[in-house]
Amino acid sequence: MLHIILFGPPGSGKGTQASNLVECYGLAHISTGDLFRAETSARTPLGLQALEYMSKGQLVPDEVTINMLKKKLESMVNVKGVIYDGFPRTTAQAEALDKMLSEQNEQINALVALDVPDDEIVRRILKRGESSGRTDDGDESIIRKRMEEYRHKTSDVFDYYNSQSKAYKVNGMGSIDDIFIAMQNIIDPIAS
Ligand code: B4P
Repeated sequence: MLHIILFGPPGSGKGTQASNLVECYGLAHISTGDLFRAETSARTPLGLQALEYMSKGQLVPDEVTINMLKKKLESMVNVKGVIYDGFPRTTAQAEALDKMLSEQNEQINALVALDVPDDEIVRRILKRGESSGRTDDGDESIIRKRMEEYRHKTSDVFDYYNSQSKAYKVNGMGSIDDIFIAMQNIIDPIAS
C-alpha cells in the first residue's frame, strides 16, 4: 500500500492537491481538519472540544487527534493506499502514525511538503474566509497564530521524515496544475 503525507503550513494547498492525488492514484483521503469540522457541525463532544482549539488557531491536543485518526484508519478496508492531509502535525503524531502502520507491516512512503511564503498564506486564507464560513479563516491574528503553531510544533515533522530519507519539498507557488505535476514527479517513481 502507498502511504503519502501531504505537508505544509496552513493554507499552503494541502486540501486542494489532496483531491488531485486521490483522483490520480486512487487513494483514500484522510484530512484531520475535515474530520474535526464534520464532528463540529454534528455538535458531537469531540467536535465541540476541537472547536475550542481550532477557533483560536491552536492545534487540537495530540491524544484527541491520534485517537480520531486511529479510528478512521481502522474503518478503512480494501484501500490501495492513503493520503494523509494535515496529519501528522507534531512529532508525537508522527511517531504514533509510524507505530500504527508498522503494526500492519506498512510504512510511510513519502512526505511531500508544499513551500509557500507567509504573506501568500495570509492572502489565500483571508480570501477563502470570504466564503468558507470557517471561524479560523476570517481573522488575520488567528491566521498568524496558526502559522506560529506550524513553526513551533509542526515544522519538525519534516526533519523527522527527512532523517528517514522520505521527505521532499515542492514549490507551492504557481498554478494548481503545475504544482500537481511537480508532486507527480516525486510520487510516480515511488508508486510504481
Ligand atoms: P486544515 O483543515 O488542515 O486546514 P488548512 O491548513 O487551513 O488548509 P490547507 O493547507 O489544506 O489549504 P487549502 O488547500 O484549503 O486545519 C484546520 C485546523 O484543524 C488546524 O488549524 C487545527 O486547529 C486543526 N487540525 C487539523 N489537523 C490537526 C492535527 N493533525 N493536529 C492538531 N490539530 C489539527 O488551501 C487554502 C486556500 O488556498 C484555498 O482557498 C485554495 O483555493 C487556495 N489555493 C490552493 N492552492 C493554491 C495555489 N496554487 N494558488 C493560489 N491559491 C491556492
